[in-house]
Amino acid sequence: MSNITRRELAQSLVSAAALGAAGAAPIRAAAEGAPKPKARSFPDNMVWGCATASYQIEGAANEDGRGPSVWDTFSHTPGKVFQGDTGDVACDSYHRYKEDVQLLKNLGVKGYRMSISWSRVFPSGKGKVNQKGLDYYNRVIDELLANGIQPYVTLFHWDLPQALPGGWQSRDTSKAFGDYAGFMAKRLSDRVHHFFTINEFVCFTDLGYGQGKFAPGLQLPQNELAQVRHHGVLAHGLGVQAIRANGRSGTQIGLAENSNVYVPVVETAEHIAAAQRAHRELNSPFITAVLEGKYIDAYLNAMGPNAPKVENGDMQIIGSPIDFVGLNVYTPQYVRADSSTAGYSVIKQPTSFPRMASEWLSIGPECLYWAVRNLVDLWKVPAVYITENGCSADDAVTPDGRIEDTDRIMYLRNHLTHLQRAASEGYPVKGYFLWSLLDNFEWADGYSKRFGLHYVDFKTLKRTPKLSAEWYRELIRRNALV
Ligand code: GBH
Repeated sequence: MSNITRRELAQSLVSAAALGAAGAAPIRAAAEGAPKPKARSFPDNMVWGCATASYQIEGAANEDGRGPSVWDTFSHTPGKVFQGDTGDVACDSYHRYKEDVQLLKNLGVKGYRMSISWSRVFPSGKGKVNQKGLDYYNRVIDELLANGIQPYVTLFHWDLPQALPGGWQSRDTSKAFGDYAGFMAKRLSDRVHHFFTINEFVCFTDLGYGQGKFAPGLQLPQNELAQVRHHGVLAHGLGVQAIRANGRSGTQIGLAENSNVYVPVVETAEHIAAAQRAHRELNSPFITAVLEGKYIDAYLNAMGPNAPKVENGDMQIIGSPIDFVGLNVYTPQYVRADSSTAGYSVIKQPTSFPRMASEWLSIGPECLYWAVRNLVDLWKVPAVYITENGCSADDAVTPDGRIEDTDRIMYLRNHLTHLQRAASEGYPVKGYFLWSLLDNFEWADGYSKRFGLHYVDFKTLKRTPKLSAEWYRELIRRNALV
């Protein structure tokens, strides 16, 4: 016994148990009844990828003529970001993008979702182009293509040019976004075939202008916040039209939205219907407005006198047809049918509900299935990309330099099981972009929360693949659950 390892001991106990009882037959029967490997696979053309965003990874905040964004200002304001962290250096991808493309290549991904720093290209948000900023994105895109990876480009991931007067409180910002989107489509659509206008409306509107947790850190009254939201969706619509007008024909246009995901508490017809209704009504300022081209009564009634002021033609612009919807999915909300006027209620989360390293990141893997199903059942969306899914974890480096993030693998495997369910039921799941390629600047949490498949040592900027990178690579290689 003295030389036996604990693992060997455990294994010998397991086989002894299997041999000892008359349990051998049931074990074999279960294996025979198990689904064939094919049943756990993803659609043939599934685009596997990773996602990042400009301010979170690029650094080089003052280089080659980049203008400041609201996140530069916010992160440099004492007390706004954990320990005063800023995106000044971040992962330094501005200089290390070739290395990052090799990380992508080693994973075997077909796609990379990246965003453009608007103020790198237009330092003042509009007017004069900064050619050096544009050159950077040309280099990244060319490097990706040379390595067989398709760029999927987000035009706005919260880093609004600081120079735009009034920020999203001004309708002019929506117009400036449209102009910028059209310009980028003209310059990039020879090589970029998929554009996302905007990432996650609620974060730069409600969190930035309502709660003040994100840039620019304001706490406006409800009516002004509603106007900010309106300018956000209006910018999206103007962006869609501008990309259509300026991009090559065939350019695919969508957005990356983090609708709240309403999961039926039990999978019965009445709870499913209640969750779907909640999904439409409680996402009404954003995805519902975009896909229906109107603010539904549930939103207008809830806002009353604080409802947004809408000009003639705005809703048609907001509802401009798009080619796909991108969903960023992290957490569930559970809904049950009830006898209230609304017909549903959202269940309060128990305090013991499990979560990952970020406070908000509750683990409910079936949210990936319901995010897709609610969206497609409600609005017949023809193509869905999961534009973000992933988690923070308390990654530790072992003495021999490894990061064995079995908790992240648990999170990912379980979520992808539910995405596989959606695809196998015929929902049009086209791709999945894991958040994130690298540990990076996690907004108000600074560098304290790690979401990467690659560990970044923020002192040396060295990247190390975590165990989850190995796992994702194998999943991609098989195009099936592992
Ligand atoms: C995404 O947001 C972002 O697109 C991405 O940039 C980000 O790095 C990633 O997820 C991981 O967070 O402080 O309690 O008010 C995900 C949705 C919405 C989750 C805002 C965090 C703030 C919670 N995020 N939320 S709180």
